[in-house]
Amino acid sequence: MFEHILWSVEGGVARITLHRPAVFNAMNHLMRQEMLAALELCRKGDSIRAVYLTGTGRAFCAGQDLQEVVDPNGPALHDIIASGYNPIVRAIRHLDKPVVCAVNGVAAGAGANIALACDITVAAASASFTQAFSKIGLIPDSGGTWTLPRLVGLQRATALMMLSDKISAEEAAAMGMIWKVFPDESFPQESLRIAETLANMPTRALGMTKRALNRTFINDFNMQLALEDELQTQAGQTYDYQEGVAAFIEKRKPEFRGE
Ligand code: T3D
Repeated sequence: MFEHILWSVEGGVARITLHRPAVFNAMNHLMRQEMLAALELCRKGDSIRAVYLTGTGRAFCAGQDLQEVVDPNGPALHDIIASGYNPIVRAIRHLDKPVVCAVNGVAAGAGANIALACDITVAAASASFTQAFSKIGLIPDSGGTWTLPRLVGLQRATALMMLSDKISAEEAAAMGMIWKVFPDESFPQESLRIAETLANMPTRALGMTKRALNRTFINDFNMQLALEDELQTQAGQTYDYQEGVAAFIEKRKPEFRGE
């Protein structure tokens, strides 16, 4: 179905695996377009209730394929951003379903910032992160200048972006850049379990939670209270809300349908 990504859906979880291991899953035009197509399938698929994004081999993603940018017939920088990375991170942030990013190895450049755009980002103990852009004379993109300061604060984001130091998964977790680190051996199972758990939760409420969080550093307090009111009213009309309350009262496990 796709050439540069692996795609499957099981138990309500769509798995997107970046798959160009020989170049550390660096992204070229085709991979960017395939990733967008996969995210669109996630948006449209009613049976998909969570997304799991990871990479094949030793890397999660080394960012932009630098062979593509030296190719005289390759896309212009503006096109790479405007029709590739920007739509990808927009699709992740605007997807009304949780996206778990499982950083299995090094995440560099756009690869790092796509990982940080996801809702819950976890990493294998041997994984690492580097902004990388400053080492080749570029500025951070893929929403990194928006996301990273919000995750770790301005001072750390500035140092990470200007120096492009490679930091370990443990360091990333310690500064709040990612949620958790798992040992390499159990990483695939433990990271996937997060997506599986989310896929059995009240999907519409999770999507609305994401919508509220998308506004949290933009809205003032009263605007956020009004947004919570609006979204809670919608959440209160879902099947899963009725089921959650009924299950609590009846002292049984809820069976959420994502409706
Ligand atoms: O036009 C634009 O550029 C706009 C878009 C910008 C978005 C961006 O993402 S810009 C940032 C681009 N990415 C980078 O600058 C990172 C470049 N890669 C690295 O710094 C290092 O490779 C890593 C830190 C990711 C990993 O280092 P290491 O030592 O573990 O591995 P390695 O030996 O450097 O790389 C392994 C292979 O992957 C190697 O191929 P080879 O020699 O075994 O045949 C290497 O060339 C290839 N590779 C790694 N990154 C890229 C890549 N090939 C193409 N593009 C890459 N980005």
